[in-house]
Amino acid sequence: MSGSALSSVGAAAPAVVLAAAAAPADPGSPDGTVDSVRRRVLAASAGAVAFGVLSYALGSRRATDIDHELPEAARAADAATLQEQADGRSLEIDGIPGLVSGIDDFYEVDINNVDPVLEASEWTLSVTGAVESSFTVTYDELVDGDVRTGYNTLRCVGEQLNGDLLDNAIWTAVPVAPLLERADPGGGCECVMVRAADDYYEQFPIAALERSFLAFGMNGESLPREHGHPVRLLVPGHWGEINVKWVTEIEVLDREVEGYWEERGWHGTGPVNTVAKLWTVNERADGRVQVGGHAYAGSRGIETVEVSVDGGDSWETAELILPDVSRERFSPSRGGENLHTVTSDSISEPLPSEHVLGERDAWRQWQYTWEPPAGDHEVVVRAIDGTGTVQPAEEESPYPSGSSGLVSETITV
Ligand SMILES: Nc1nc2c(c(=O)[nH]1)N[C@H]1C(S)=C(S)[C@@H](COP(=O)(O)O)O[C@H]1N2
Ligand SMILES: [Mo]
Repeated sequence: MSGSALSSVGAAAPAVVLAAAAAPADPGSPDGTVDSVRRRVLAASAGAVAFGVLSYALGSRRATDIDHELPEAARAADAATLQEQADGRSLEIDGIPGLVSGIDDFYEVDINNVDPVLEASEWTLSVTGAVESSFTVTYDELVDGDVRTGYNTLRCVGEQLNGDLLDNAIWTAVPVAPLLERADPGGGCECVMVRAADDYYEQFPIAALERSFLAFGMNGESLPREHGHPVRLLVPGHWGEINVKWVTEIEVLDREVEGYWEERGWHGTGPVNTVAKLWTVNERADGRVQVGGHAYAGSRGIETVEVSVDGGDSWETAELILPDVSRERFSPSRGGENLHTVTSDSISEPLPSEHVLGERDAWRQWQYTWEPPAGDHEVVVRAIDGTGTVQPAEEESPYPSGSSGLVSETITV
């Protein structure tokens, strides 16, 4: 399974954190590894309420009363096929996850120390509020729907620029759109409040919900307790906070009301910022140096990742690996170094359906290998999204709308 090098800190630390304005661990750690920051406290600027990052001690992560089998209707084999293909494509680079994060490595952010334990057999989802017809669906009814399997990446608005509250999984899910059609929403704000069993609530536009999914499987297993068992929302391309776990109610509103994090000053309901992470630096025996990481631009997709080894004066194209598996045209070559594997042509093609999971939404892996002369080298990395927009260099802290800037690291050879 991928990502093991990054998992050690979080997995061992039983820390439960909902911190207010602690000094953030700097994820751009000087030795070029991120092990030290995986699942550490995520803090924001002074005065802001920080997102809590919660880790369980190994062994207590799973509630024993949760059935890990996906329902028959979920075609668990699809997830296994995607996993196998992603594993085959992933660059195996020390210190970074593969294309699919392992369930135990997937970051976790919760408002409470203890996660709800919900039984699938007792769970229901209600669609209420300003609708023609309100109704409630059961788990069995939900999973009997139009089941999709695909990638979706989540990123927390509270994470540091080179932090690692960014992960990708294979989800088994049904689209939300048919439920909305059945409810026939009205209301004056074109917006919804989505509520959960842990008293969490987030408000955002119906337009985003129309392209969302209700997930009940993760990496071919029943959705784990810590990621929202039995059902969570996935809103592709949007900050993690509206991807509501343990979801129980979709209320169509008449007017906008602030959600949980917005009441605390955050602006995290919209699309994610573009980022290229510099998660590892590997000095090879032959004197060459490999840098690598992941890049994510939400629904805009990643077109290119560029690396500068001279502090931003000149830029080279990194090798880019896609998890997309249904696309022969991507066929990334793993033989060469630093190959540019996506063309702008392929990325701008329309999606086959608006209810596809993870065609371009998923993160990409990148790597760049070169032979530096002795001395100091400032490595800078930037992503270019599917619209051709270069990741902005202007620096912003995570609070309130997500970090911005370019990740850089000085390497001494
Ligand atoms: N019910 C509920 N849903 C929630 C949260 C929460 O605390 N409670 N945290 C949100 C935040 S801030 C993020 S970044 C994502 C993280 O999802 P994960 O823990 O599965 O990685 O879940 C979101 N959904
Ligand atoms: Mo988040």
